[in-house]
Amino acid sequence: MFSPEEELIAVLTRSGVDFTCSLPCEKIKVLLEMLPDSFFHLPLTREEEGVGICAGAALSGRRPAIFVQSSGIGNMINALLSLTGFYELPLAIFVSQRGIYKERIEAQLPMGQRLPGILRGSGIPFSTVQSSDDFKTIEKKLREVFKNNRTHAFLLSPAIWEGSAAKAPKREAIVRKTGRRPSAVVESGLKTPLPKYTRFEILKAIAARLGSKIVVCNLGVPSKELYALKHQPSNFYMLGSMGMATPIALGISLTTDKEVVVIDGDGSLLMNPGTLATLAYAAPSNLTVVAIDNSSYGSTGNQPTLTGSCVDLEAVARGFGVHNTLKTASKKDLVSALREKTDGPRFIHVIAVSGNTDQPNIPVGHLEIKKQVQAFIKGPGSI
Ligand SMILES: Cc1ncc(C[n+]2csc(CCOP(=O)(O)OP(=O)(O)O)c2C)c(N)n1
Repeated sequence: MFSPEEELIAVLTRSGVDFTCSLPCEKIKVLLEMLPDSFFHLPLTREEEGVGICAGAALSGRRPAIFVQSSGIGNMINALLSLTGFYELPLAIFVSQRGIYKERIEAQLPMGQRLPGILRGSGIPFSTVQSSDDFKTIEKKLREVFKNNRTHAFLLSPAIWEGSAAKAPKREAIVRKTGRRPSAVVESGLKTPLPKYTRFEILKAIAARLGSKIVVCNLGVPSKELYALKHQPSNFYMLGSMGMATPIALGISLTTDKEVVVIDGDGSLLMNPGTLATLAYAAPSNLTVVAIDNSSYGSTGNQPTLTGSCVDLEAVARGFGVHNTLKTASKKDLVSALREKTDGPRFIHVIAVSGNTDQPNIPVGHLEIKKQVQAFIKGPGSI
């Protein structure tokens, strides 16, 4: 059976890797699901923290490996240079390199294609891995990484996994553990309802309510689903830059009188939660965050996020100083909240079922999306 995933895991095992962490890319989703069966594995909220966690593990003598998408390297460079490299700690970085092979997401091209130049400019050694035939070189390099305390990035082409017969091990479906909440959340008295609807069903319920508002929509499937349901020129569809939905919406809301709604996701909010503090401080009254919390990185294959086990996003928002909040799993409550006049900033935490609909790419180009949103912002009623 052709299983490059199993072959790579065998290489890592032989090299003594004993600590792994990851932030998902759709192209390596099967490999990521297999990792916890062979190694200690920690799911991350942001690639940068993974560099710190691996540095800590290396201080304890572990042999860490981190698995990320090429875009994630953009979140890691400072820590890679001023921590891992500076202290001469070992780290093997496995990068799912996008933008180089049968890429269907245009926003993956800038980081994916420039990655070798970025690594070269940063002085981070790397090898490109085109197929499982190249795994022998990985083993050789890994010996050097752990013997000489080096950082090395392995740029994994999506071509490696083509034709693989590997299957992800069966795992428990994502079930929101309502009983297991951190004490701070329990004390706050915020109750978590059980999820009833998927992101698509929630978007379908609110699409008509978004008319005449500026809508910033989270990257990946959420934007495709919103486009398929109801396109309007005032929709800013994010095509990349995970974690930036709420910051973009905050920037718009501070510079226009018009109403702004951001449709964000739990994975993306957890990547950049500090933005909720900035939002509370800046306090734009025309901003509503609709945080569709499906406890998963939906767009990359529904890998669980920490909102299904220990994080309550509404409590996070409140802790940062956003006081106008609501938690609901009901389409009706959400629609009526959106109907109310904004006394914002508001944070609506929508508890959702994990899952995606199959949607084509958005046919509007990125510069056209920008132009349409800019024209709407400048239009009647702007400041
Ligand atoms: C820096 C970075 N890391 C990883 C990715 C891959 N990625 C794209 S969408 C996504 C999941 C987003 O999850 P969430 O915000 O919860 O939205 P959902 O798809 O679940 O609605 C990930 C991990 C990326 N685009 N950028």
